[in-house]
Amino acid sequence: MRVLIVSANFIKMPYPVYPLGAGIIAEIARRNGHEVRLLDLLSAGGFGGYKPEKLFEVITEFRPDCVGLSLRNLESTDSSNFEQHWSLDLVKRMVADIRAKTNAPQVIGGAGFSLMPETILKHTGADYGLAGEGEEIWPAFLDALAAKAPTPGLWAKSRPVAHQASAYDLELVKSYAQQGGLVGVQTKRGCEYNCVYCSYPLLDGCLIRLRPVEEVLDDLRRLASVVERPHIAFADSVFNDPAGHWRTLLAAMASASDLKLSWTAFFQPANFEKEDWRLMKSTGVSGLEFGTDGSNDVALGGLNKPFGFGLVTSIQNQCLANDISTAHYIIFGGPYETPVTVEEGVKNVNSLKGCVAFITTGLSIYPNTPLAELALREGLIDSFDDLLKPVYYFSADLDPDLLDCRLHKAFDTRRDRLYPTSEALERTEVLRRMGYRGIMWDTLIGGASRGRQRTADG
Ligand code: B12
Repeated sequence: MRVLIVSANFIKMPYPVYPLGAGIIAEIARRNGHEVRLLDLLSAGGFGGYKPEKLFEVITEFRPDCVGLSLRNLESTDSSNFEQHWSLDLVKRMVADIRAKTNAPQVIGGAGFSLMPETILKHTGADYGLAGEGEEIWPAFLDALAAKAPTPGLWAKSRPVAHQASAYDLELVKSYAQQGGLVGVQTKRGCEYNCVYCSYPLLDGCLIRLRPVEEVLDDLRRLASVVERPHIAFADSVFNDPAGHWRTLLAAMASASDLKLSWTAFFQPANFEKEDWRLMKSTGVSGLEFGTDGSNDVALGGLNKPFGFGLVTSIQNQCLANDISTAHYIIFGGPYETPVTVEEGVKNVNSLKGCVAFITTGLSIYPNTPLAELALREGLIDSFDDLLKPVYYFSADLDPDLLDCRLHKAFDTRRDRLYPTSEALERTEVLRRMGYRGIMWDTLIGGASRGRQRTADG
């Protein structure tokens, strides 16, 4: 069959993200004997908005027998700007645009889709939905389609796969790198934590599944063969897993003398050992991003985080002492927050030395999370179908407008405390267009990006 894979992600913050999932899905179809075309609508449209003519051109020329839509993001997860990034009406329009040009069945998948597959399938009008990881269910679906059209609708959610595929379209990698983006490399799947709002355990399961270190190194080498000293973002839910597999990978990277790259990843502010700082620096770390989330112990407890703010402060001090740039992502307004805890949180966040803080308010509610159950109990939503458009959870003890005023007052005068985050991210978009690459936020605290030369390919 001729299979067209369409990546439908237009979010460009914090930078345009290479379509890792869509690339894998395309490669799997290819390995299963199909003729495949990968259309990344963002890069095809010159990194602007949706241009249907790009879709029409490819459909007319390629005449697909099946169209797979990869839906990564639903929204921005930032209550201050989520509406502008909400994608489901656009995807609905795309499904209709495709149907106007071809009768080929349309199947939709991806992380965003998998968060509420039934509701999204109904809203967009695609023929089939495949929730979860694609490695096993996708080729099985294509076989079924080639044999005889299966009954339209949602296929059962796939179970976590034993072996995850890897695939990069190197031309596409180059075009994303030229936009200043960091290329994602996944080293494991699964998340062992149970943060109340988080969708990761639902998407990837609770058990850690490692990719063989050699496979990850091969990916890194492949990327380094087309982009000089690539900027890598390890795309794991939490990079520093408690069992310490991340150290094994970094040690292997340190021994691979041919590998020249810089990297960042999302970290839990916990589970560090004395030698970790040296290991990270020797492998080209550009900065650590901490999913700190809570600004005080009550908020951290309400989010079910397994650490307190004392540990956050102590780890931040160690990063500073070891000259490693850091950013903390902080959310105000979650369960159990009150005006009193907000005051404590403002003090705590402002007391962290030598780091950037990205600050947002309210928690995006995803179906089947403990937060969604709480929102049902508190009468904020009547059913999970209400979540088609993003709904944000705020503690009933807080007035979101007053919280907003308080946070502006607390952080407006500090360039390293970003509230709201969108303005700063738009500024980095301009810098990226000028040819700057990498994490960029470290320029706010005098990190390595400051004064960095524009790249030759920029
Ligand atoms: C790493 C990551 C990031 C990194 C990316 C680094 C990089 N350069 O790649 C950073 C921190 C930059 C980031 C940013 C954002 N992210 Co993010 N991110 C993730 C994370 C943890 C992993 C994504 C990943 O690469 N997975 C690996 C690939 C291989 O998996 P995959 O894309 O899911 O593809 C598989 C399946 O979905 C499926 N599949 C995919 N496409 C298709 C198509 C078909 C037809 C089929 C059948 C199957 C299928 O098969 C694939 C292989 O198994 C996920 C959460 C998670 N655990 O999935 C969130 C996630 C994807 N991000 C999310 C969001 C919202 C964002 C942001 C908008 C904001 C934010 N607050 O983080 C930005 C947007 C960036 C952009 N420009 O698009 C959401 C998206 C859903 C939603 N709520 O809207 C997720 C799901 C987390 C969440 N909050 O629920 N992100």
